[in-house]
Amino acid sequence: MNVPQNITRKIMAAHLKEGELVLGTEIGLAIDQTLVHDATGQMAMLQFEALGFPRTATKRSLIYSDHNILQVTYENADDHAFLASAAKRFGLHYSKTGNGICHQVNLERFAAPGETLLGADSHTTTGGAVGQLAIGAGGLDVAVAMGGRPFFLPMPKVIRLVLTGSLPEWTRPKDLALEILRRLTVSGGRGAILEFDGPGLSSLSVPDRATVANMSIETGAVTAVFPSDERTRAFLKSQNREEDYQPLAADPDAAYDDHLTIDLSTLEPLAAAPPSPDNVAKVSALKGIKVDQVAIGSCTNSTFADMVTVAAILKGHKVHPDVSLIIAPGSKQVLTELANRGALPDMIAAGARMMESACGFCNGVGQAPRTKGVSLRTSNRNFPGRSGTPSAELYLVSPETAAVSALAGAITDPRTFGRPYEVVWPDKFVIDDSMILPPAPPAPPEDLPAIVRGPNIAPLPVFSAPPETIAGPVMLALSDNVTTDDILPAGAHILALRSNIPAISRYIFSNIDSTYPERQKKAGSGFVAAGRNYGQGSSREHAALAPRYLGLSGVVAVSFARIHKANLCNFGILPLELVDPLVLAKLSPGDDLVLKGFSAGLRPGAVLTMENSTAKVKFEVKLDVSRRQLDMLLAGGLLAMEAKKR
Ligand code: MIC
Ligand code: SF4
Repeated sequence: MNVPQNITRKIMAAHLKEGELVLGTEIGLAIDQTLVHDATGQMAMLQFEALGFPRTATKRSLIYSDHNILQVTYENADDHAFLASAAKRFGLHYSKTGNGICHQVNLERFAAPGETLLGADSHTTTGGAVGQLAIGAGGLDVAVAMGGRPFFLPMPKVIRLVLTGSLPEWTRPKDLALEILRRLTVSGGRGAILEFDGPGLSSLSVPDRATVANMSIETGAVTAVFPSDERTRAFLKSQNREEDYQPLAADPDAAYDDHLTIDLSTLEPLAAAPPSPDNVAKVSALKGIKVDQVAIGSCTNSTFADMVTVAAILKGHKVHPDVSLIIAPGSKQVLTELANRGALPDMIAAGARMMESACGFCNGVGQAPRTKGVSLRTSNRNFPGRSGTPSAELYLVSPETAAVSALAGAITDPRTFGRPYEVVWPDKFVIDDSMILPPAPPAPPEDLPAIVRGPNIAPLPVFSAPPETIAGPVMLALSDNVTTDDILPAGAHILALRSNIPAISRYIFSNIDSTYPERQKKAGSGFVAAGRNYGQGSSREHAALAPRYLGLSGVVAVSFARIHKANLCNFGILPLELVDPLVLAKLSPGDDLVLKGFSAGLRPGAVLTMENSTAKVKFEVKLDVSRRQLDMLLAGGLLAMEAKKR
C-alpha cells in the first residue's frame, strides 16, 4: 500500500538523486531549472567555468539582468556584457535589462508545477506559488546544479499551513505574509518547508500566492509550496502555457511534521515596522506616521494585479505634496498591460515616478530616502541600510496600504478609503519573450562565442586547505539575527563590485565596523562570534567568499541560517555552533581563539574544543555539517576540493 504523501515529498521523491527523505539527513535533488541574476550570476558563471562544465545540463537555465542596473559608471555594463556572453556560450537564456525582475518573469514565463528550481537568490521561493519546489542557494551551488549535479540540503521538516476563510476587504496576501512572519518570526521557519493547504486557498490567485511564497524566506524557511489547482491552470493559461499545468495536491491523510492554521477572515492590514520583517504591527496602530517616500514594486508586489489596483486607487487623485511615490512594475509584461489598459496614465497623472521594471529601490539601487526619512514599501526586507540610507525607517506594507498612504501623506488604513477595486484578470496576457535571448546552439568550443571580460571581471580567488590548528583573534562579537546585508551591505556602489572580490571585500561589515576588512587582512586568520540565526536574509555568497578572501577562518555562532551556512562551507569558513550558547558572552573582540584537531579524521557533527587563550576558558563547538561539507572544509572549499579531484 502506498503511504499518503504531502506535496513536498512527492516532488522530492521524483527528483531524489542521493540520500533518503529522512528528516535532517542530507539529500541530493535533481534540478530542472536554475536562475541567477546580475548580482549573483557573475560569480556563478566564473565558478561554472572553473568547474570545467562545457554547457548547462538542466532543462532550462536563465540569467536575469535586474539588480545591477544603474550603470553610473562602466561596472554594471561590463557585468552585463560578461553575463550575456557567458549565457550564449554555456547554454543559458539571458533576460535583458528592462525585461523585469527575475522572480516575476520566471513566474510568468517558466515556473512549472512539480518541477525543481534552484536560484541564486533567496526569493526564488516565489515559484512555490505554482507548486514548484523553488529553493534559493549560493551561486556556487547553482553553478554545480547547472552542470547537472544534484543540489544538496538537509531534508527539511514540512509544516502544513492550513488556510481557512477568505481575506476581508482591503486585506491582502501581503498581510497574510506578514501574519505568518508575526507568528514565526525571522527564524521560526528555519529548516522547514511551508506547505499550504485548506479551503482558504481557492480565494487566492497565483500572484496572490506568489507574494506569500516570496516572503516565506523571511521566516528562515527553505521555501513554501502551494498546491497546483484550477487557479494555477487559469494563470498558466493566461500566460499561454496551459501545457505546463499538472494538478498537484497532498494525498488525504498525508503526514506533516508540524501544523499551523490561519483563518484569513480574521486578518487586517498589517505592516512590518523597522528594523525587521517580523516586527509586525496593525496598520491602524501606525496611522498618522508621516511618510516621505512610498515605493511600490519589488518581487513581492509588482504583479499586474498589484499594479492595476494601485492605479485604480490613484485614479483622479494627486500624490501628497510631501511624498515621493515610486512605482516599478515587475516586468515588461506588467508594464505593457498597464499601458494597454489605460492604468499607466492614471499613475502618471497622480504624480508617480515611474521606474524601470527591476529591483531598484528594494535593495538600495537608486531612490534612497532622505536622512531619517520614513519610507513605506511593498518589498520584503526592511533591514537598516537596505534602502541605501542607514538612518531611514522602512515599513513594509501591501500595495493598497502604500497607495492610500501616498495620497494621504501619512500611514493610512486602506479600509478608510472606500470600496476596494476588483481586479479583472486578463484571459490572455501580452506574450513577448523577445528580450529573453536564447543560447548559441551546441558547437565545438572554438566555434562558440567568446566571453567578454571587461576590467570589472576579476579572476576568482583561490583558497588552500586550512591547517590542523587554527588560531586567530575574535574580530567582531555580534548578537542574534545578523543579516547578510549586515555582512555585505546592499546599495548600488557596492553591488557594482559583485564580480570583483578584492574590491568588494573592502565593504565587508562596513555598516557595523568599517575597520574590519583592514584588521582581518592584517590578522590573516580570525573568527567572528555571533548569536542565533547568523547570516539570515539574502543568498549572496559574497558574504562568505569576501570574508574568506580577507582571511576569516570560522564563525562561532549559536546557530546559522541555511543558505549562509552552505555558503560558508562552500568557501571553507568553518561554521562552529556553540554547544553552550552562554559562552558567547565570554567572547570579546581581540580575544585569541585556538581550535585544535581540525583534521581528516573528523566525523560530521564532531564536537571540538576551542580555547579562548585571552580569557583562559575552554568551550565546545559543534561542526554540524554533512560528510560532503566536511570534505570541502578540509580542502579549503568546494572549488579547491573539485580541483584536487581532477
Ligand atoms: C536581496 O533581496 O537581498 C537580493 C539582492 O535579491 C539577494 C541577492 C544578492 O544579494 O545577491 C537575495 O535575496 O538573495
Ligand atoms: Fe530584487 Fe528585491 Fe526581490 Fe531581491 S527582494 S530579488 S532585490 S526585488
